[in-house]
Amino acid sequence: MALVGLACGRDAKVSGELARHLQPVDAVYLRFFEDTARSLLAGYRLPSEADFRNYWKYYNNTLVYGTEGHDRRPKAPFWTDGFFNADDRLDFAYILIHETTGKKSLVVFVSDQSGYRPVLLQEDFDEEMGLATQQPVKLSYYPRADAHSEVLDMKREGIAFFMFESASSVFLWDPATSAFKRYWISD
Ligand SMILES: [Ca+2]
Repeated sequence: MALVGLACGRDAKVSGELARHLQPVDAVYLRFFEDTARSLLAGYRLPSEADFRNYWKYYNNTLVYGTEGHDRRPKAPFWTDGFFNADDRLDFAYILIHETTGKKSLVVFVSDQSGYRPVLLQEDFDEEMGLATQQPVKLSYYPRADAHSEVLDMKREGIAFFMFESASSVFLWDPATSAFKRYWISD
């Protein structure tokens, strides 16, 4: 299988296990991690088969594997891509596993003048969350838990981060602060 050929070095076994669960569209995420992301963030690895316990386990589950990236094609649920900050280079977001604690973290690798830099958006969670690319829409969100919803007119793509069949949020780039802001969205 072609995806296995992308794996190399000490992580060949892990990537090979993971590759069995993937589809051709997922190859770009493996390649970006191997070629770029890994060297920017020590101590984290891609999910492997042993990390698939609940939602991630169901390879043919269209609920889970129906999450879409920038090109709107279904891909695995623990990564996504898009034009998240205000430039014309694709950015990549991953749920990665901490090598010593086994906890999950959401990391986005955003393009900048020197290449890419990692931004940790949420650290140390256990749940098998989903990632997808949120196309620019008029986003209905809750500014506070006890507040009425408000509408944000998105100017670019965002990172949808959600529990399957449960709470959902979107991280959007804020040009004023050059950082991501989190919006809790309503159904
Ligand atoms: Ca970018």
